Amino acid sequence: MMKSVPWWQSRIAYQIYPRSFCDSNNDGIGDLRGIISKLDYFVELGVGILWLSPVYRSPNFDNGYDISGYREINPEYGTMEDMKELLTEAKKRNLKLIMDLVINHTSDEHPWFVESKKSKDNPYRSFYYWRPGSVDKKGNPVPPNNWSSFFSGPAWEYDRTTQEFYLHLFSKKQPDLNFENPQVLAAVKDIMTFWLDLGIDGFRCDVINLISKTTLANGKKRIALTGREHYITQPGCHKILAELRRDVLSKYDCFTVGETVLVTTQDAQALCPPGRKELDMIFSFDHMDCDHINNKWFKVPFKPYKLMNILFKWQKEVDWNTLYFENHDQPRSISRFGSKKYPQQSAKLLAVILFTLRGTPFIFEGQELGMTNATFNTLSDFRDTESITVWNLATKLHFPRWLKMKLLRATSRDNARTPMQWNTQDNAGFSFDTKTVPWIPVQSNYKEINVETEQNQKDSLLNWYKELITIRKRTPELTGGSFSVIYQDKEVYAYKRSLPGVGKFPDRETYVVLNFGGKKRQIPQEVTAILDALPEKTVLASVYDDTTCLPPYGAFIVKNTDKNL
Ligand code: ISL
Ligand code: CA
Repeated sequence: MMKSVPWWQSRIAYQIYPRSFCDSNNDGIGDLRGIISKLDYFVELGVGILWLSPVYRSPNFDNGYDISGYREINPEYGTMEDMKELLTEAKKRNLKLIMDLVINHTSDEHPWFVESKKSKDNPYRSFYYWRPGSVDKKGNPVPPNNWSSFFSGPAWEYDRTTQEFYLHLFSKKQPDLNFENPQVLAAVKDIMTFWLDLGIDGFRCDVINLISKTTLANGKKRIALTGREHYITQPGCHKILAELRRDVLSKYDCFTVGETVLVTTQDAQALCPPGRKELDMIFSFDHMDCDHINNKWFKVPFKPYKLMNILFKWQKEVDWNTLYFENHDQPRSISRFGSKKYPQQSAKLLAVILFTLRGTPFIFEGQELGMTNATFNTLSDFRDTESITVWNLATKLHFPRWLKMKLLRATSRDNARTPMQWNTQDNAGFSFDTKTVPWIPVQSNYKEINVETEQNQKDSLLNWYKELITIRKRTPELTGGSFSVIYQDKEVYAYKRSLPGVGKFPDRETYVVLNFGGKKRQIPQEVTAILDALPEKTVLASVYDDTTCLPPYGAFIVKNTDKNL
């Protein structure tokens, strides 16, 4: 019959940001037991893969993306016993679980780095990139090259003990591991094996296309990420990934999704070749770059066609990709791509796109509720190291306070990190004790936007997500089918997903029609011609009851049900 697709293609994934998901012991910090207590929520929603952002031991300078113990659980989140219980309970419910694998860098508090800092001949010295640099006229140390870090400022930090610099593409508390050293790769293989043996189902690999640095020469001077041509998707990266696949991943029924920065569709195809030689799919950022110029802090007004053009390009040029509108680093999609006038409808339209394109859809916690960007008013509400660094930089450049606040409110990663909104109680049910103060403020709109309220509202966004997930799972062409565009202008889009028939089974076809704009539109002639020609069809879902026209942010899914497909 139908060619079956692997489970990591047919299931829908859900990203949990553990610190902000559910606090079981009222210390204001989300934890593993909190996640365990909510597992039935995922079953009800219909997702099949959970991605846990890092829960390893960490000083939490970058909320766990700075690991100081790869085989340990951060005590704030619980114990290894809790982790095992989470895996057991997830398995009981047929939920797969993947973990974040952060191997481009460790924390500066990781024992490897602590050792490596001690002396030039320490056995761990070459686990990291240490270089002498030079001295300027005043006798100050000058970094070995001109590379800049992702969080702004130079990518090198001087260390007095040995009077050398170390490389950090992110903060100075995140030194880059040196994959030229075979011991580093061997240690990473052991870590991966440890977790796969414990029963996890794969990894989301943090900034995985940065792990190989071809040379440490100066880079071309740029506004951001000077040096990037020497470390983004280098040949060495393919080599390492192929080796990890061969020696570790291929031995398990698991999958990997790589977070890859600045990749083209060609890079994507090369990183995820058929036959699973490297990664299974990637998170690309092209579509996340559609509303800014140069870098994410320079926002420009959102134009739906820019987003759709990029999504369509990736649909056409990459065989299998992730589908996502949010994660823990991005502003909320309803605030960013949605309409102020039609928030519900536009969020529903975004969900239609998410669940009807080819690829594996990823939901970020709270997205299914329509959680919005944070409405913080003071710098002291922000927690993210990147936001604080940018604020301080803007202060040095004499930006007025209102402008700094505007930048942070539009772009800060904290927008995605406010506590999950479970109910109408104080703290939105994130911490059960209403006297607890969560680590980051709860959004003021939690009384309307929360799980409990939306469960009881027939036309809520949460119920829309459930409905679309059910439809996607029942409609194989929405998962494995090919994609073709039928119509597009600046607001109205129509596309077809189809699977060829096999034997006596006819072709399967499902159509999606949507209006990504605030004005009512007629369904274009090209589209009606096709839909009218179908002898029998069924509307699987529609934002509005009426499917004869396209009201603001109207969107519907139609299946060709001729011959009882
Ligand atoms: O938000 C960004 C910085 O402006 C992104 O460029 C982000 O840093 C990049 O996508 C890499 O993200 C990942 O690695 C970082 C970590 O801080 C992010 O949370 C993680 O998703 C370093 O580990
Ligand atoms: Ca807690």
